[in-house]
Amino acid sequence: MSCGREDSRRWRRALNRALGLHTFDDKLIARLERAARVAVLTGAGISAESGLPTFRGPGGWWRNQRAEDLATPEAFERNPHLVWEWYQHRREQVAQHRPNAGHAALAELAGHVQQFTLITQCVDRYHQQAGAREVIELHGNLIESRCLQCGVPAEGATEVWRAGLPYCGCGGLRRPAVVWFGEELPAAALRRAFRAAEECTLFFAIGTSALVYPAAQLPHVARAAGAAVVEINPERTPLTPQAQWFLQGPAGEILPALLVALAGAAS
Ligand code: BV8
Ligand code: ZN
Repeated sequence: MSCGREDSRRWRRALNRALGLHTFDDKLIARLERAARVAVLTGAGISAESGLPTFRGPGGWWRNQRAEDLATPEAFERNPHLVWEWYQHRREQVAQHRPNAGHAALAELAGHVQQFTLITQCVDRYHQQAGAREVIELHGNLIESRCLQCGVPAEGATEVWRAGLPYCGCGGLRRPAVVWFGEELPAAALRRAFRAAEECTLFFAIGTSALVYPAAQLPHVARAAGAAVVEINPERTPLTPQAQWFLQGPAGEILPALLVALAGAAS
């Protein structure tokens, strides 16, 4: 690398530090600069800075409620009112908050990479709101619902609510269009996600505790296929030891800083 570029990298790092921006390993920036295929897996942490609770972190859903009582088909069978109360509450939260700088930075990053695959475990559709064009939703979304009778999926607006439950025009009860524990993930989405993990040269795991399978398998598949894994999370997770780069901190700060570093490298 010419010393001019080396100087400018050093100068930019010093500037970032002075601005309190995250600084990055030059090797990561160089790898991202030349990466033709990048895959990203996001979890609830990507929406934390939007104000949406995560599941397992401080104030997370599973801290004072049991997943078994809210996010399984058995729970819905047992008490559809309680499950819908939870999803309606989350729908209101999603409607009251907005995507954050982390979502926006990922939508922007996609424009710098030849083949960029965004895979999410999130059900809030904030990636799409932030401008991401193609999003692989592994766990469905909570905006829509699905009829248990005719199965026709449709935007929430066509739900006919009676006595605290949404019904379909066919009279069938509707359920949230999410994937619960014990349910298979959408086959096409899972296939596309695994293919992206197998083919990418750089895999980002952002805002996920890396505990829920089969999504948690993806970074390991990428690594086994020769990709470098980058983890962005304020806390260490079971994936951290496998990551070549662990960028510790909030995604809403790290991702925009990564874009700045990438732009600086290109200049
Ligand atoms: C299935 C519903 C076939 C929608 C959810 C091995 C193989 C296959 C399956 C299994 C297996 N072992 C066990 C299973 C069964 C199970 C499973 O994985 N259980 C775990 C708990 C052990 N998997 C399943 O049931 C899946 N189905 O595989 O079908 C099958 C069936 C039966 C038996 C075998 C096989 C279905 C999984 C989907 C479940 N549905 N949600 C909804 O209501 O949201 S899962 C739920 O967890 C959400 O979707 C969520 O996205 C997902 C993962 O959690 P995270 O997104 O990672 O969120 P979490 O709070 O945990 O972590 C947030 C992270 O963000 C933290 O690390 C935090 O530090 C970080 N953070 C915080 N702030 C920030 C931040 N990061 C960055 N910036 C910040 N500012
Ligand atoms: Zn129906």
